[in-house]
Amino acid sequence: MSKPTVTVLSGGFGGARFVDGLKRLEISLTCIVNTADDLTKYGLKICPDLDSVTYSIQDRFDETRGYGLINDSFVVDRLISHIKPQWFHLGDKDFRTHLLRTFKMLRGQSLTQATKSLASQSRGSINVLPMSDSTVRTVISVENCRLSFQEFIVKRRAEPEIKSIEFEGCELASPGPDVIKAVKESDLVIVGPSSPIASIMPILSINGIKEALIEREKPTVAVSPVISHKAPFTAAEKHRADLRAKFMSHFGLEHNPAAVAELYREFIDAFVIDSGDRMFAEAIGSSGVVVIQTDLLASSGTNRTLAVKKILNDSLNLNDTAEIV
Ligand code: FO1
Repeated sequence: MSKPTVTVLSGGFGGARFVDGLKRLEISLTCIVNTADDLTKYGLKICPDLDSVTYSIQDRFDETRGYGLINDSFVVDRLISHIKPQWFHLGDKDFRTHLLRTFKMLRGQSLTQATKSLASQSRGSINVLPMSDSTVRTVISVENCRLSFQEFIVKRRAEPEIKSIEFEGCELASPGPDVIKAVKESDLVIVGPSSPIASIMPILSINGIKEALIEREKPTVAVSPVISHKAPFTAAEKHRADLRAKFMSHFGLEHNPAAVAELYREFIDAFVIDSGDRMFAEAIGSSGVVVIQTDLLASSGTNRTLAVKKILNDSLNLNDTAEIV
């Protein structure tokens, strides 16, 4: 029997951790990744979310810091910071990725091609696709100025009040090659546990992606990035949760699993919550969405894979298709 094809929509931190659970399963996996928080620094193209997902597939993602590579050093960053203080810090091995990507693109490769070759040492049958090869940028307007995503969350520590959030360039952007095909044809599409506004909305803003999700006949499920019954364990998780809540609140959404499910309702068949958040199951289920419960807090390799495997089996069984072995 052929492996089920699974496509995940992903941002950086939450998506990368989810992909870590998926990567050991007998599936053919495609990750469609947000690029609206990309930036250029020292003339280098930096794609935080693409890198987080790729590093995670390669077992090199620094989950404690929440970005970059495990065991990286910051020698070059410190040297540069002596000349001029920096607010965005790049690890030495991480620098190599940005250099390689920039060189490949200067030689004419698209972001999709450069990403594919950077991910080429990854496990077989995992494709990492940027949402688009066009430039789309999250722009956050605050009092008196417009900030890029990184300027808002890193330089200004997400402190200013948000006046508006735009995904600049999305009207003219086309989905990357193979993106629509993956969304249309996969046995299962999973909207990963990434920030709904900062990571998933930019992907949905690209022409044709949301429409392709709505038209799917095979199952589409979303995984809650919000766990309401327990406070975040680590500083990185707390920081992400605060940011997510701030972005959701700008759109009038409460920071809970039911609000996320409601945001995705028009294209999902099922919504995954942590078992401890079962008090939200009735509200989510009342809108016709199937509720799947699993251990979304699972943090070790084996437990995480088991939790993700339950999501896949329950989701694929919505249409009585193959079971993951
Ligand atoms: N986040 C920070 O809070 N401070 C940094 O100096 C920083 C550097 C950095 C370098 C490479 C990279 O891929 C990500 C980096 N991030 C940093 C994380 C990034 O700002 C966001 O976490 C993502 O854009 C959101 O997914």
